[in-house]
Amino acid sequence: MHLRCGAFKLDLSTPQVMGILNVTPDSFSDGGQYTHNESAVAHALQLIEDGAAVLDIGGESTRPNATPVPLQQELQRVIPVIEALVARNIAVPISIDTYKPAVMRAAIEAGASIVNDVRALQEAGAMDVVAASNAGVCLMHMQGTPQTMQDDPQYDDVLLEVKDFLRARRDVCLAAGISADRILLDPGFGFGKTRAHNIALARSLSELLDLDCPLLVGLSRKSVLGQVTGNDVAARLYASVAAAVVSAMQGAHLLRVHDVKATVEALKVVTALK
Ligand code: 9MG
Repeated sequence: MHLRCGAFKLDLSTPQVMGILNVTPDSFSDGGQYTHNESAVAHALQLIEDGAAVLDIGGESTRPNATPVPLQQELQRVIPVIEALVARNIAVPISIDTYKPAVMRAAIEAGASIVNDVRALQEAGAMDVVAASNAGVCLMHMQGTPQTMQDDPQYDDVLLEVKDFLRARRDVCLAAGISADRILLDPGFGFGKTRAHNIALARSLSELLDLDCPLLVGLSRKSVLGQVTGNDVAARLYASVAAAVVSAMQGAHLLRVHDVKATVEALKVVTALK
């Protein structure tokens, strides 16, 4: 299993880590910490040192009820960081966390190799931007939007509905000329899901392997882990590592996490014992 993305062929035969770099003032866990270029770049280099196989850079928070960010502001937040990292010749692909086609295009031009889209390329023009590039793409499931998603999420069968959605979006990508080895699929933990929905999905994650694309899982520090442990966001390290391990045991290929060093070490154990 691998992901083709830009100039990279990412080996996913063992579970790998995507390190999170939020250049936002309001992300739920690390908002406000990396809003200056130098601190963002320094943190990115630390994530690579800690073993991240991919860096995911975002300039607009996707937490519930986040304030939408105007296009120019999002560009000003993320593009200089991508350019600075590309200038340093980093050895890992950069992923841009955005749903806006103009940000995708500018980020790819600046050197990003993956588009991480929580709206699964449903914004007008987004599919065309990715299809015209050689970037990889992560298609994530979300019910509603970050402004509405936690109001009252409802499913008859959460696994079936998430799986049908991901299959349909994968097929639209394939029809647009984006090959299967450029596509990651993601059930979107916490995006329009209750605690029960998240747990049901986590338990049957391996069912999504039928879709024949690598799976990305993002559970790091999320509220479901707070609900299970009673811990607030600053104290969810152990729960996050446990969630990454369980996901990897179920076949997840890429774990999107804040705590790269601890997760990488835990995943080495998964790889050795699996
Ligand atoms: C941006 N973002 C926040 N949470 C995420 C998740 O679970 N998956 C992906 N792909 N992106 C996420």
